[in-house]
Amino acid sequence: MSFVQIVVLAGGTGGARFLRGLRAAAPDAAITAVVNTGDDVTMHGLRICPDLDTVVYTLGGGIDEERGWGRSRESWTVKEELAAYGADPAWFGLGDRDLATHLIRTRMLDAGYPLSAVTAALADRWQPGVTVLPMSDQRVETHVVVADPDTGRQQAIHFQEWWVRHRAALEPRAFVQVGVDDARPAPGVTEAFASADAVLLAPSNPVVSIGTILGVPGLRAALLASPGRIAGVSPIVGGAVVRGMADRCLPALGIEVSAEGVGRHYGARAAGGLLDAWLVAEDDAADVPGVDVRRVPLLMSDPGATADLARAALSAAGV
Ligand code: FO1
Repeated sequence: MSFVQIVVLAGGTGGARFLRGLRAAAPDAAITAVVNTGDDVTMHGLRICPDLDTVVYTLGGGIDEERGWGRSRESWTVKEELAAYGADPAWFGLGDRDLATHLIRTRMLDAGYPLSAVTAALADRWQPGVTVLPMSDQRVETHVVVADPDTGRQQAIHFQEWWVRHRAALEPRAFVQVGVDDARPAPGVTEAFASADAVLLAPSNPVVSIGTILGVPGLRAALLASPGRIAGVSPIVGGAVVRGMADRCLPALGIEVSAEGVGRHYGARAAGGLLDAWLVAEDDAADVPGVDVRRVPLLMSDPGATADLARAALSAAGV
């Protein structure tokens, strides 16, 4: 395929790995990643964008493969020094190499550059081979409504506190995207959808990643106006997540933790939903009315398997 234009909605680790496989499967394609920024957080005065960094590090060869986030060959000297000062929060790990990214991002944001320009500047070093766009240049932060473990009172905590400090152990009552009402799709996002030959939903968290992206006002409409077919990849295999905390998020929205449940949640494009096609694992059934459901190997166990998955997604999207 030559100069096929593909747009991918992606979150963190799973989305980044899928993008790496897609780049391998479609080396001549123009790939644009629209990445979730709802996980973004300010820590120790620095702006941290976990999903953007995971995508850029993964595609640029700088990711720590085992953790799935942060830099390879990392050291934690600054983190230790911060802890020695008793500087909160100690529960969020900032690696020394990773800090350079946050220092540059924070300096550029403070100088007035929009997040999309900052992301492009950071990506220039890494040469990811795809265009990496934040879903929005405006700040959108996912907060999780939980019952306070001591008082039982409901409170909202930042997603990172819920996920990293509490390991998603606190029952999520709701997910709130703070600031989303004032957000708009980042420059290039609606244009990418308008010229897309295919749009893919990466196997990312349907609630806090794909859901957050789609919640940006105007973005879902631009996606649905795309001339390309929309194909999604289930992040749930055999009723369980492969990685991450989607199984902790889905019940809060009343979504069954299954490929079928997520597929129905996304819905058939012909019926006002998102999907033309839905990829599920070979042993999973998924009756999603109005959607072309295909059973394929879903595990991104190695680069070859991931490229095969990406090819299956492109095929399902008709490119
Ligand atoms: N995840 C953790 O489980 N523990 C951490 O200390 C941690 C630090 C961290 C720092 C920078 C960054 O970009 C990501 C980091 N993550 C950490 C992962 C992060 O919580 C997730 O990548 C996403 O927000 C969810 O996909």
